[in-house]
Amino acid sequence: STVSDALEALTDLQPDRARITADILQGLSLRPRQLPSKYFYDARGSALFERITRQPEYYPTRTELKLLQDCATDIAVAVGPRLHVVELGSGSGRKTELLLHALADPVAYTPIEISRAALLASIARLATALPQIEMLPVCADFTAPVQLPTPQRAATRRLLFFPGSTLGNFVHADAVALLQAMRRTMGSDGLALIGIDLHKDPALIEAAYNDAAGITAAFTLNLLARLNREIGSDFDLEGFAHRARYSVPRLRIETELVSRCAQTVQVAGRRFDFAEGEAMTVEYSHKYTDAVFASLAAEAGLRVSAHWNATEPAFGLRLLQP
Ligand code: AVI
Repeated sequence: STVSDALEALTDLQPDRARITADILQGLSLRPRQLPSKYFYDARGSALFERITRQPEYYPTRTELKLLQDCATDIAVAVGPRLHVVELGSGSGRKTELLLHALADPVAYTPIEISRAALLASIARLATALPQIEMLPVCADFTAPVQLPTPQRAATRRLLFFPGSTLGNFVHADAVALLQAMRRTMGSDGLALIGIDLHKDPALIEAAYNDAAGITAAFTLNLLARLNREIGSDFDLEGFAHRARYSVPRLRIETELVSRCAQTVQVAGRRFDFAEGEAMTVEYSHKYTDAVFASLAAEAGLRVSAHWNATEPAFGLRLLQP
């Protein structure tokens, strides 16, 4: 595609104000209160996330990029030629570019991305770098059902690409449901290539979510700024603090926004009281062992047909098949 073909092909299902408001009101009525991490990704949130991926403490992105580079030829052999590559939460598309370059004659690429700004920037770059591939972008929350566009040239099969350990942002039941939906989307002859962050020294993991430059804290707090702007809430950004701790028994980073004082927040005409020290959960980042991941995949009716691991720091790519 040319850049203008790619823009013309865009399917726009970006969550609207009513959807976001309903999700936030629901999360605020839970105890502990919870805000969905998918709403981190507005234009500024996606830009802050890109900066996180370049912080010295945040090892996942650079580790996975290097792993993809090292295994690209093996992966291309394992998945075969003429694929329709569909990516969930494509962000900047830096990893995709590597993958698409390595694959044999890929037919089409569908990035599904909730942040329209991030999506537009990535397709502009990818359409220029890989003009032989048809770009069929979709701006949407990938956890909602999405009708995939059909490529002009027939593909042999679909490859769902889900890097970055984004799967780790889902609690077990939601991860199983998502993998089941992916299994249906890929079809009986389809494949999924999934990146997973592996359990390691908790100090290393915790440092990755508490970078010294404070980019992760700014990223977390940006959620409140976004909500204030888009749904008219009145969160006081000075009134909440970022906290990210690793739970060894649960194998996950638990990121919270902690109320610095007793305060009341208004959202869509409703008042929510926060006690001093009250923590609102905003994100989980699960880490995996081989056994935990294989059983998660099995619960969704998928089996691990190939795997590639980076060591120190540990990070994995898994090829899944129905
Ligand atoms: C996108 N996701 C996999 C990132 C993670 O590591 O859970 C988001 C992130 N949150 C804080 N830092 C990075």
